[in-house]
Amino acid sequence: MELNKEGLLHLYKVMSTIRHFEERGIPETGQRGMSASVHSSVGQEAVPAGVCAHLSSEDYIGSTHRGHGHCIAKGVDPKAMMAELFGRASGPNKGKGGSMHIADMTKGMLGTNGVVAASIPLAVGAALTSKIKKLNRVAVAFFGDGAANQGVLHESMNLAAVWQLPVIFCCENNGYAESTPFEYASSVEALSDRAASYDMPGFNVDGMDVFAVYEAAGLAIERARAGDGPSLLECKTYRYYGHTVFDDPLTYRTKEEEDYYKSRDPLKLFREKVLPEGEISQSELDSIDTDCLNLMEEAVEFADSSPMPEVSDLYVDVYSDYPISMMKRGTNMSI
Ligand SMILES: Cc1ncc(C[n+]2csc(CCOP(=O)(O)OP(=O)(O)O)c2C)c(N)n1
Ligand SMILES: [Mg+2]
Repeated sequence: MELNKEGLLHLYKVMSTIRHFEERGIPETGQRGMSASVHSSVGQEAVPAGVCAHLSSEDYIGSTHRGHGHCIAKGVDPKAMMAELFGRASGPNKGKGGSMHIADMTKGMLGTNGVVAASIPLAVGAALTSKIKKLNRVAVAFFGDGAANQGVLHESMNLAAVWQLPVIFCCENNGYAESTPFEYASSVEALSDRAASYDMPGFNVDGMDVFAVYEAAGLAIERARAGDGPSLLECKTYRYYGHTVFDDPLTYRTKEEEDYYKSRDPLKLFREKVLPEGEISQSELDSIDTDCLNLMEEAVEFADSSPMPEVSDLYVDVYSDYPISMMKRGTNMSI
């Protein structure tokens, strides 16, 4: 997507949709008894918005436990997502997935994921599929700074580099893994430096600035599409709420630190950059915010008026019958 007026409005709309979805939807989910399983990405909106602006629904993304923003930026319907959070049958995963298992294959969204770092090999596998089948699709693995210290990232980066796969490793470094500060657990100051170990480019980006994310992601994705292999993108960002919204007293960080990042809020930075240029007016951005607010009212109503999944559907879509049908067709396959 070009950053003409339409592109700029798109970036703002994606960030505003994520912000309003979570500000409205997460408390509602808590009131419906599912507080432990939802994680807010408020504060981090610039990363999915800036990255996914370069992707089509054919491309793939793998996501995390903090994945509503990735879903929205990749085009998953927020009303259906709200239904998924509330456990309703009209959700993308028919209400059986919830916040941490939202997948929508029609949008190339491989799933939010409760297993830290599990998005990474999934995206590498999708990139391998694209390369073998010559689909010219790219895959992005979103993951956190905590996930960056899981062994699977390093195995995945190595294989992706050996096979020159069209994959971007996108680390959302929000400074903490639950309550563990990044500095406490990392051997390097900049995770992007680790790219050198796998002979791939490493980008270190201000993840509060959607334009910085957009630019670096554009370079990485262009490389991947051209067949030049993987990149590591580290986006420095911040989550405004606790690890989970409801039960984190946030005793491990200071008010000054929170205020600093909030002063660099991604939607605010966007306004500060774009409004003086005069192409977009304040009222245009305000009306996007109002539309998003209204959409979330509709989403809550839609979710509440949707049915719960049928008990008889408990095992439907849980286990694949793929190997069985393959065997029926006589394929030689050991499982
Ligand atoms: C394999 C695995 N180990 C541990 C956990 C428990 N856990 C859930 S989120 C989390 C912290 C992840 O931190 P980070 O990757 O920085 O992501 P963030 O929460 O900051 O977005 C941990 C340890 C888990 N879900 N999966
Ligand atoms: Mg983190």
